[in-house]
Amino acid sequence: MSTETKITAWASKDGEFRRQASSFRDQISSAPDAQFPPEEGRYHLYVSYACPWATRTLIVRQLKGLQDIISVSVVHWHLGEKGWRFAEVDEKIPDAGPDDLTGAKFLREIYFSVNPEYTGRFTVPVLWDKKLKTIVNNESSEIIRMLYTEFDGLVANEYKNLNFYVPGYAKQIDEMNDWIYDTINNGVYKSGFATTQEAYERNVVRLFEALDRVEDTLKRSDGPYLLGKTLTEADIRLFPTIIRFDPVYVQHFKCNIKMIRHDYPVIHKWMQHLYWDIPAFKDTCNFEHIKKHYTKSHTQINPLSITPVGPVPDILPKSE
Ligand SMILES: N[C@@H](CCC(=O)N[C@@H](CS)C(=O)NCC(=O)O)C(=O)O
Repeated sequence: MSTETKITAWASKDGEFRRQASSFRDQISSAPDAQFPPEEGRYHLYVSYACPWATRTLIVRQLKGLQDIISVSVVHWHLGEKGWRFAEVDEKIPDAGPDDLTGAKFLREIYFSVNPEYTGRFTVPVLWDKKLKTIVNNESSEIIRMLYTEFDGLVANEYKNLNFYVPGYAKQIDEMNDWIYDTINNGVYKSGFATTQEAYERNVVRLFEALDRVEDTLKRSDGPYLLGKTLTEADIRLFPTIIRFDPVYVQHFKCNIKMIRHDYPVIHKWMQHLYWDIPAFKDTCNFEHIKKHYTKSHTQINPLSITPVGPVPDILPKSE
């Protein structure tokens, strides 16, 4: 039997899913002599609309008015044995297409072009430097922080000084990121990719305890955001998981103790406000890519790749 780990074997031998640390950790910086200075048209984001981590970077790119400064390629929603791939034009996949920058068929080619010995996972998002033809960074939590500040010399005035790692709230944001990452953002994956009953139950129970804590935090906040009247990184990092919750995680990852729309009225209202009232959240949310990706890529969970129709609609209008 081959000792090579299959790309789709998500859980470790003990049944627990552990996310790998990202490998490329350079910074775009407006400091003098920086290796990666901010420049219009120089950087590119490789993303999947399905991926909650990549979606953070798309939300921030739009919130910061960086659409004409940083370009984007969207991969096909299907993640296969060779990882993410780019859609061919004649496949007619809405909102995805070929990689016009490099002509790569698979995202792995981009990783290997930078490091032929690369042994990590071929994840999105990837922040690509067109000039030096290299990966600057593939860790979403770091990419979004660069976007808050480093392009302020290039963005329109209304977007300058919009820093979602809000000075004065840094400690609270870090604290919240910490438990929300572990129990919710990654918690849904730890529930869904678990291969033992024990690992699943341990993680799904922690996930719902954490959602109860978010509900309580929002109830106590003077709102409409997690930390009060100001939209912060904590909201941006939580949203992509919550918007996927009812349509995908409830059934596909067996996160079905409760649903957002029926059981968490305050989180539900927070999510609806972000989605319906702030275009950066709605414009970067693509339910077709989201639903098809999870249900048709993870064949160990859903061997026939049938995508459930419900819940209908994917998100309720604000009146409900
Ligand atoms: N730490 C990374 C995680 C990114 C990540 O895990 N992306 C997933 C998609 S949701 C991916 O590309 N997975 C492909 C693979 O593991 O083969 C980040 O936040 O940027």
